[in-house]
Amino acid sequence: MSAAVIRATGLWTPDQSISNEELVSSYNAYAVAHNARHADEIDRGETEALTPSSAEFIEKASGIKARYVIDKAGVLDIDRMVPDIAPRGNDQISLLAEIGLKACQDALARAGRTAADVDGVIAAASNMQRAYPAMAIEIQDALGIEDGFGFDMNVACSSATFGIQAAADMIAAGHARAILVVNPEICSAHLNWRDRDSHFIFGDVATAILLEREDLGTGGWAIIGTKLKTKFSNNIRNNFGFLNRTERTAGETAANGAPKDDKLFVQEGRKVFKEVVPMVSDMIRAHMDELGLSPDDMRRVWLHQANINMNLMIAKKVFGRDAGGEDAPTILDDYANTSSAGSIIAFHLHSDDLKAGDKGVICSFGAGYSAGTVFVEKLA
Ligand code: CO8
Repeated sequence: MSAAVIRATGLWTPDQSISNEELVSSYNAYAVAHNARHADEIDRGETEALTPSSAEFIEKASGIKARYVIDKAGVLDIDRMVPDIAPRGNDQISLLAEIGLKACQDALARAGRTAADVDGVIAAASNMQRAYPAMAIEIQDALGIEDGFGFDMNVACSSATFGIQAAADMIAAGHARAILVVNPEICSAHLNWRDRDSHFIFGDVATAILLEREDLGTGGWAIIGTKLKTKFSNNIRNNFGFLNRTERTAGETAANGAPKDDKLFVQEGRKVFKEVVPMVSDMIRAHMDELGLSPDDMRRVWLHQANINMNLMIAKKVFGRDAGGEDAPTILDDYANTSSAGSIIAFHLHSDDLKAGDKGVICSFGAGYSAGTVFVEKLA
């Protein structure tokens, strides 16, 4: 039995980005038009007028300044407010698989590996392209992995860490030499851009992690411990699913099959903040104790990227002192929340400066609730 290491990571970033100012200007134009259209109902008290969003609020409450998206024009068009993505035929690779493939190719190039060195692909993300065939099998096929396997898994924002543990265990058990864990996230398609409370939260991206049997090379990161945790909560939900089209609500004469706003992302942000900070801080500290690590042994935490203030509080608990900046790098300002990819982007962009023997933790948390810790040590 030989342990798995993280040999390299990969990142694909869309070329379009929306600043808070652009986003708020579009939302506020939509709100004015909406209020004018519903003026009579608002006057009669049947409907509430929409109030303006604010770029200052967004940055202060979350740390987000901008987000990358697949289609900026569709999101900002107040008559649409949904990315405009052309349908693809069955003979074409799907969009999620395509961006995941790019992140995988980046990870392989950085590790100096080719698809011939890889036996499996796990696509671990918040949203699947479809029920089947799996995105992972499309990526496997596009990479040209003839004799291998691929499957999709969804643990919302914690998909990457759950995928890393699954891949590391399979490699250690001898089921594969190397596995790509890939996190394609098109969060812009499952966000309600007409909802002032959440319209600023998410962005699009794809990340990949190449895990490999330790004895097959040098460099990268040893995995010194992984832990996964879930605890049921209704505070972050997305009820979109294949049974939606069968459901009739009172007064409807037929199920219409079209997803409604309540089948998009919804959350009780304040409750999530209050409940998840202690859950995750305690989990990291307990795992550190188990591994015999004290705060002084920790060089860096790469946390899930949902909220800068949450991350500062968790980092303070881990390090036992005020911590931020390079202790707990943030990518929220440019990328916003990219669900499962967030902690991996932080790791990818902010780990090259560490030296052999330096230790840190990649930590995810999100819907479910779900949380995962992957402690790593830089290899020579
Ligand atoms: N502009 C101006 N004011 C606003 C806006 C806005 N856009 N939105 C809300 N406000 C106002 C509210 O109306 C409220 O006003 P008042 O006090 O007068 O009632 C005030 O601001 C405060 O509102 P909130 O209490 O809602 O604001 P918070 O300070 O709690 O900040 C946050 C909101 C930023 C959402 C914060 O609660 C937060 O980040 N919480 C943590 C959330 C979190 O971590 N969620 C997990 C994310 S989900 C996830 O990671 C996985 C999901 C699955 C993947 C999804 C893929 C797409």
